[in-house]
Amino acid sequence: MYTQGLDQAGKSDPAGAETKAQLDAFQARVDAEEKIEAKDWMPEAYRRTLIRQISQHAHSEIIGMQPEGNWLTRAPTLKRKAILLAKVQDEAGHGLYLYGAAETLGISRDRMVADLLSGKAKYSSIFNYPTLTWADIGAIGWLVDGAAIMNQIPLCRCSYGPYSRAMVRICKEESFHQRQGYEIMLTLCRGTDEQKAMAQDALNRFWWPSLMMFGPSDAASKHSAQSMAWKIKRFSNDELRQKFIDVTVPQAEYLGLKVPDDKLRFDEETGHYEHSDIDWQEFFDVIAGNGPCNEQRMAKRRKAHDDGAWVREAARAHAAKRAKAAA
Ligand code: BYC
Repeated sequence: MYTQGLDQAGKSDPAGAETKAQLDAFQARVDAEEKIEAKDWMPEAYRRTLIRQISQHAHSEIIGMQPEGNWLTRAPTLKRKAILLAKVQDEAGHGLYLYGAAETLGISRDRMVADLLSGKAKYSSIFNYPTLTWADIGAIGWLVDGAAIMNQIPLCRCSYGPYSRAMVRICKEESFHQRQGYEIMLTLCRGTDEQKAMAQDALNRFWWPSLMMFGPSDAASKHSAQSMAWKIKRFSNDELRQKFIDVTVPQAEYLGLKVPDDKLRFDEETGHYEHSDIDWQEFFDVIAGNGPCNEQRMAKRRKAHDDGAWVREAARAHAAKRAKAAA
């Protein structure tokens, strides 16, 4: 899909070696809303920022298959199982488009995967929480995919062309994911008292981690200012978090569920919900590798990678055979 960038990655000079004229011309293109394409000149820091963000995004999609994948064999009906299977496969597809988009910046997929497996590259904090009941599958679709859409719709207008185009399809699929999650929650909330309690428990456990998906507060976000100037990000972490709260609280009310925040209050003047402070210590612990499931997620990913070694080997042998025949 993005192989146009693979024969020759975009031009850039080592960070710091760029001239002011080059940087100004680049910023003028960004300010004029021109898309930056794979072979265009770009500042080295812009390239690195994109590689960091896009590869982290791709890793999140791949690791994100695990918490939901755990429920494939336990989905309550055949229909639910087929839907969940399709959703988990979509996440794999998102990972692949995103690795493809990152490759156009001159990094190999092997390198990105190695960085994930060594723990050097991050993936979203949310996937380090366990899925304890079927209601968690509803909560993930509703809240996690809901938060993902809020964060990713603006990325469809990201200044880097290959990333922005990949996001268009991803957002369409995420929108289906969000609805299937909400529909699971609705079914549970219209069911028995026990089912409704299960839905409430899932909301209680996934609410705060979903808010943390948007990243640290603006005051603590080290990359936001530059990423917004480059129009990689269009809104700050706190702005997107607030938008998510504002649309999601009424959805919880419609379900008849209570958002687990005693300070939650709609402010008529600002038109926004006020909420309690986020436990940032928990967020930083999770991204440092100390969340409830970090070890489990990485162990499973490493095993899957090792188990797939024969496939990579066979693909390489096949490619070599074809190249030899063609020569
Ligand atoms: N988790 O300066 P900041 C999905 C890191 S997958 C872990 O604000 P930035 C789905 C951040 O990387 C959804 N780390 O950074 C899949 C940075 O560390 P480094 C994934 C986080 O980049 C399957 C440091 O904290 N979505 O939807 O300006 C099933 C400082 O942060 C997190 C994306 O990846 C976090 N939550 O803003 C269902 C979207 N937050 O790199 C659903 C694309 C921050 O300096 N990414 N960090 O070591 C983004 O939009 C931005 O990268 C972020 C962070 C808003 C996440």
